[in-house]
Amino acid sequence: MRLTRYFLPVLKENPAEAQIVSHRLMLRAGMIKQQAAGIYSWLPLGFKVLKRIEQIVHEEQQRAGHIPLLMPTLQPADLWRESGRYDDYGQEMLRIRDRQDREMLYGPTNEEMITDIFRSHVSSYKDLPLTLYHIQWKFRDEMRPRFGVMRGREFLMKDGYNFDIDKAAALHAYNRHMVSYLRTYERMGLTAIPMRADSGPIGGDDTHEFLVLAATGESEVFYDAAVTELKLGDRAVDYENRAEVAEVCREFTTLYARTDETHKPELFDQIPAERRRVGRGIEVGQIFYFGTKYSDPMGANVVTPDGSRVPVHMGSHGIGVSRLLGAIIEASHDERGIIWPEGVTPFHAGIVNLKQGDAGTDAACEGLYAALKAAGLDPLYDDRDERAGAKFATMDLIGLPWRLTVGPRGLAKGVVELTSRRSGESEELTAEAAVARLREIYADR
Ligand code: 5CA
Repeated sequence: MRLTRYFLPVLKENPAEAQIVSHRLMLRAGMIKQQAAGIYSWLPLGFKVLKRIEQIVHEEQQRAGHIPLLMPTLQPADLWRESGRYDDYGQEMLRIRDRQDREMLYGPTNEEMITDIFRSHVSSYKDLPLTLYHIQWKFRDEMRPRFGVMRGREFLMKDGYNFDIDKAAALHAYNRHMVSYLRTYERMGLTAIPMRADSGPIGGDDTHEFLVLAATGESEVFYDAAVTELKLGDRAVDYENRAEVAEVCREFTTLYARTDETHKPELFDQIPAERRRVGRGIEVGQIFYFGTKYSDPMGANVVTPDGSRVPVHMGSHGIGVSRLLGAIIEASHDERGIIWPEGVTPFHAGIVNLKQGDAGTDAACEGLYAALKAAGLDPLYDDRDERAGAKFATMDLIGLPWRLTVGPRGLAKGVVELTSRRSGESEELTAEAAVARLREIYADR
């Protein structure tokens, strides 16, 4: 993409309404525009990152054997009367009437609807296990929408639902989700710690939240510092193998890590003092096992091998897809702007032309731009007629992890400069070597 042809409405001034850095930087980098409290348009740069995050979520869910579908945002109220949640959900639910005066709602989550799909089409244990998920907009009329996409009213969520024959099988699904989430967050450059949590309006016995440590997080967290060292890395996990998946979960949930809702001071005090930490975290996902809470009242049963009918054991599992943009920026920025991890960056590299209009420099930039595209990379070429300082400031603000700087002085020596946004370190390379280096960096992303 050429910057002169793109739509990147960056702001020079700090927007007064933004209280935290991710909100400020998303507005300044022209990623989002507020349309009403907690409701945003996703401008091209923000939309691109959102799509990259969605893509990672899809890949990791499908790697775990979970199947994508798409349910609507609007739901009939009657479905929610079956589970008893229509009245329970309170003011967070946006209730709507259509022209026939039928009661509808904008879905805050989809347990009822997915249970309805299941009961309409599945009646035998032979069709289990089954996990269906979608990535869809949700609406919760939050009392205090704030911090930009972090606590929106309309927000994008991945929500997945497992259907299993018994509790043991459903707990395997729960564990599968935990492992797939760990991998998902790591691919986004995040350390998200599973913490024992409270089930709230979703209900159920077993639940973990995934928290990214950040001073601006809304939850207070208590943990053993050793938990932040755990990494899944690129180890292969066989999602079908119950014991293996359970072992990974054990590894990640044995050290003390809890939010204020479930914190137990007497357990916390058993951690060696030098490893005891109190901090704040951003909740980027939550998984629940709730047994037959929905399948029972809604009649989602299957016939078992001995011919009896039993309600299926279920769980639901959510990732805050739009919130993740805010969480990633909170975890990865400096005073000049965003620093995107390679896994989610909107463009792989920026090209800065130091002398726009100079025939040799323009031609070198065009060549580099074409070579990067031919290598399967997605560059952003700053071809504006601007000072070098302004171009650098824009690149730093929007946070592309790699910058290629092209000017007459380097070209006289046959080199361009490749700079890491994270370390600030630069090296001089031929254009070909720079393309090869970027190709290598992005080989597995
Ligand atoms: N049905 C279950 C799991 S599918 C559910 O709704 N879980 S949840 O309430 O925990 O939401 C899942 C994730 O969505 C949260 O962990 C959080 O990351 C994100 N989320 C929840 N509310 C908001 C909000 N108001 N703005 C942005 N993201 C949100």
